[in-house]
Amino acid sequence: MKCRQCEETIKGSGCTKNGVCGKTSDTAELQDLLIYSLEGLAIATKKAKNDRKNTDRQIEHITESLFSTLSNINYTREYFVKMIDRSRELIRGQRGGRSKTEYGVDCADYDYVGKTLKAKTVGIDSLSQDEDVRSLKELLLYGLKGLGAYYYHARVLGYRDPEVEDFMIDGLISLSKELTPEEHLSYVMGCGAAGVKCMALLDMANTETYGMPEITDVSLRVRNNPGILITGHDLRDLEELLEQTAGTGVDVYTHGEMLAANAYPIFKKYDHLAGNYGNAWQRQKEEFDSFNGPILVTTNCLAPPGRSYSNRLFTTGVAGFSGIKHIDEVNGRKDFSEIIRLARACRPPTPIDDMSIPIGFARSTVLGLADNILDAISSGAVKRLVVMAGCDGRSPERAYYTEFSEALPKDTVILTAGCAKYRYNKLGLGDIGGIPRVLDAGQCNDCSSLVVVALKLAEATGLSVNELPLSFNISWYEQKACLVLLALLQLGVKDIMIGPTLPQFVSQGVLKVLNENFGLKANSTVAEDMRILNIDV
Ligand code: SF4
Ligand code: SF3
Repeated sequence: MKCRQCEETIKGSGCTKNGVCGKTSDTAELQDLLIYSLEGLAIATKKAKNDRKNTDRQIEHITESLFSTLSNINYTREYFVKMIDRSRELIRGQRGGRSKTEYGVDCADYDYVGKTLKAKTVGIDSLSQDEDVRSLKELLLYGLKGLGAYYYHARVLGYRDPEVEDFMIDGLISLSKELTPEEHLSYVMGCGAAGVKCMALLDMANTETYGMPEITDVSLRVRNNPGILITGHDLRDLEELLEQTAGTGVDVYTHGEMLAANAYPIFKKYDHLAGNYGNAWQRQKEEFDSFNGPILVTTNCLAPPGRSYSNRLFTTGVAGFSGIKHIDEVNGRKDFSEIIRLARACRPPTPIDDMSIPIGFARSTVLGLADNILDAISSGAVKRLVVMAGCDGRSPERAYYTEFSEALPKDTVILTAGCAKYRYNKLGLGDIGGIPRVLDAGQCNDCSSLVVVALKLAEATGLSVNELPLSFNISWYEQKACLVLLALLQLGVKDIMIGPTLPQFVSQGVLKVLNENFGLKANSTVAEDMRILNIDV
């Protein structure tokens, strides 16, 4: 195996013997083979689309497959074998008598042993001999995985965008070709454009289905009832769980990225949605332990479970871990009764926090505050907005983000989304004339809110986004953050700082291009970065 798709990868070599994340080498290789099979399926699907055939099954499979290879979501080799076999079925169904080599892929016609042997030949090193081309292809691939994740969530709620689908197909096909670096770069930027569309689609899907997020004080305290903890990003799973737990005496708590759900009007009507428990994903071992009740993992980030809670851990959707009970959807419904029964026999959660925090600053609420923000900017009360969206993670270097937010002058406002916020959302940074200094737009899935806000502020002031008193200090961990970064670059946002380290898959040549054209740079120390980002301390 060789995997370097996330920030935790072993520096210098990538993960080559099992992942730092806990992914085994055979699972990592099967993920590579699944991606390889998608390249062939994309070619077959493009042809079917040109022949005006219905390709919804193919798109569904491509979307789920891309999502399933994200860091920290699915660790089970059986799942990936099943998905590779499904690629084969779909390719065969589309082949219409044509030879399999026409689709440039023979990966799926193997038994398990054959698959594992083939898998060893289709990893990232096979993408190109040229370091820069390989780097651009990896950047595209990780962007496509992020795109798959966001599109999966939108599709679950019944939303579709043919342009996003077309790009997914074309992007996958480009991975199977050796083009010029300029051509591969144009696919990378195309992925950013598809990301902008897809995030807007997901925003529409979430807000039309669950209402516009409202400014909400979310309790981090616990009640005396037994509870179920739900984590990940899937709002429909939360909806089903809340429906099925209503009137049972079991409370539901959100964890990690599910915190954002507490701001949606539809979920607020459930009294037994008790608030949020804990922090970002990397603290799950201790927090799932002290929660005492069952935990439902709907998406990433799932870490290999500790023994103290593995028998009360459940996965659903694309998430999976060998030996952990998985709740499948049957006839459009997920049956959570086993989880509810288990919860009733468990103790209430052990408290972690004794406070509440404000959330719900999605595009509509921030735009509602836009006049106040603009007034505060023109009066000098707010000197700078700093976008600190992105991921949290295990690396000790991430303490930087807490130190950075504490060091920010009191006339700065943080715009955030994603689990990165847990580094500073409990610091009590206060407000500026009623504008909270941490405006939390929601999940990483809600990053488009930040873009809409930036564009609106630019429009209202007659400035470009790059002329606004706005700085970007983004933290990345996994591949959805790659897509968000590409979306920002595609929108013309310049001088983005990323950390806690630069992606290992970006070659020196590609880094030079990103730096010269977009001013993309790595973070360093808090003091130095304040200076670079024009923040007067
Ligand atoms: Fe390593 Fe990250 Fe890949 Fe896991 S997902 S194997 S930690 S690079
Ligand atoms: Fe977090 Fe995984 Fe990226 Fe959704 S839950 S932002 S890391």
